[in-house]
Amino acid sequence: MAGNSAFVVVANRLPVDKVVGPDGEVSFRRSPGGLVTALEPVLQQYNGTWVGWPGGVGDSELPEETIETGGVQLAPVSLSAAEIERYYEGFSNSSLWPLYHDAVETPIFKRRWWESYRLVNERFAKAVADHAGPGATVWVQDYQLQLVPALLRETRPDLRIGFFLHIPFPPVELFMQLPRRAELLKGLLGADLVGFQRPLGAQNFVQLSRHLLGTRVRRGIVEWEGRTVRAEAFPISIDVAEMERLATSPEVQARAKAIRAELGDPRTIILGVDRLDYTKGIERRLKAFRELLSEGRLTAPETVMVQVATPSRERVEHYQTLRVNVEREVGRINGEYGRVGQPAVHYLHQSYSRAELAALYVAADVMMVTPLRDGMNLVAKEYVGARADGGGALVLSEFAGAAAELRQAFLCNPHDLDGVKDALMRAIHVDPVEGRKRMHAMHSHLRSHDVRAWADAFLDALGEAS
Ligand code: GDG
Repeated sequence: MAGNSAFVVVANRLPVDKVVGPDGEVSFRRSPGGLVTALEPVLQQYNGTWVGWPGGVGDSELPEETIETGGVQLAPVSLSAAEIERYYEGFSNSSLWPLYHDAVETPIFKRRWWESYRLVNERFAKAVADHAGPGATVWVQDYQLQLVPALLRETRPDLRIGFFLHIPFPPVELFMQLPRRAELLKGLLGADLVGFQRPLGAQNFVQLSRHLLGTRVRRGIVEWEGRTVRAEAFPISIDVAEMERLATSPEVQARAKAIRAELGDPRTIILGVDRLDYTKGIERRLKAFRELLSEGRLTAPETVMVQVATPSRERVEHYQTLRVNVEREVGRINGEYGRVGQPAVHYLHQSYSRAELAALYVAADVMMVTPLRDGMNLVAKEYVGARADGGGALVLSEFAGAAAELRQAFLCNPHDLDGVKDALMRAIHVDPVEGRKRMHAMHSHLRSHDVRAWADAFLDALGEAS
């Protein structure tokens, strides 16, 4: 059955938050986010539908049908408790996520997780097929849905199918560890265009196709089952104008001042904002700070660190272990270097509003973004976006996709602790004129490379593909 949308986005999550009313009734509210902002105009123009899981368990917490908001239809897909455990926490976040991030944690493989992944991907593909009109364009998002392109092509060869991977695509020798590697790769090859954050991801994908399936490759284009599949890099970005507006608003400016005062008016505020994830290098960042304090190169309370570690994937074992380790390190630093009422590290395992994050960005003298591996890292871009004033300094891992664009950051290798410490010290002591030059250069790059430009580039390329 074909639907009537000319453009369909499918992602693991629907851009909605669940709202429980005073009588316990469940409703849904659109949640903001970069991807939504970027895709909204296209969705509206083409009577678009967004297919995804709204969160929650089973059908009982699902809206009954498609939700229509602002010219965009939201089509919910339900997940059972077992599927959340196997498809989402299991295969997606305990097998694929660590494997695709250089196996910085050991990937776990369980056969029943794969079965669930396949079944859930089939359900998403069917929901897309039900909503997509004849000849529609479909844009599949991320590693949770890698089988969807081929599943869709089987039933709906009329569709134009794009896929974008938000996380890194691993080198051949790592991908080869995956028990169901050929099926997964064939899933992706159902697309007309496969997009990556970095050119290296596209190269890894093309090499893998040749190695695993013996496909012919011509000028970076894979030939597969009588079709061609284009692989290319499209570095994602943020809504720069929105971040700039938020950061310069009087409320956020006032809140930034208040934060500084609440922290005891330190000379230097160092900030980290991450999902609490082992790829983000939070432990090493804390260790670098502790060593600098112990060597006397930094002192507390003149320097304070604020680490926001947003709760994430809390039922997955790797994340539980990480939380214990991070909190032990925070305790150790505060035990050794804090004073009554003046901790050296302010550790916040909580979620904040966009405005509060923007205020933290404005308040921070140095932002530390030190992932061991990261597809892009939007926090780095948000910090630069919030600092149109040219203030602040960014310490950035070479292993974040963003490092390819934000060249004026203080780049470091997060595996080299001494290098991280030196980069942090250089950022703290940068000459103000040079510091401003660096921030302005990065800001002006982002202005012309925002999330709209990203979506346009991908959709233009998809329009030309095949
Ligand atoms: C994946 C890839 C790629 C964080 N805490 C709060 C909050 N956030 C927001 C940040 C930022 C987003 O979450 C995190 O984005 P990142 O890019 O840093 O990281 P991942 O979540 O791992 O994202 C990554 C991205 O996909 C996009 O392609 O860049 O490489 O891993 O926007 O601001 N937002 C709010 N409260 C918080 O407490 N409101």
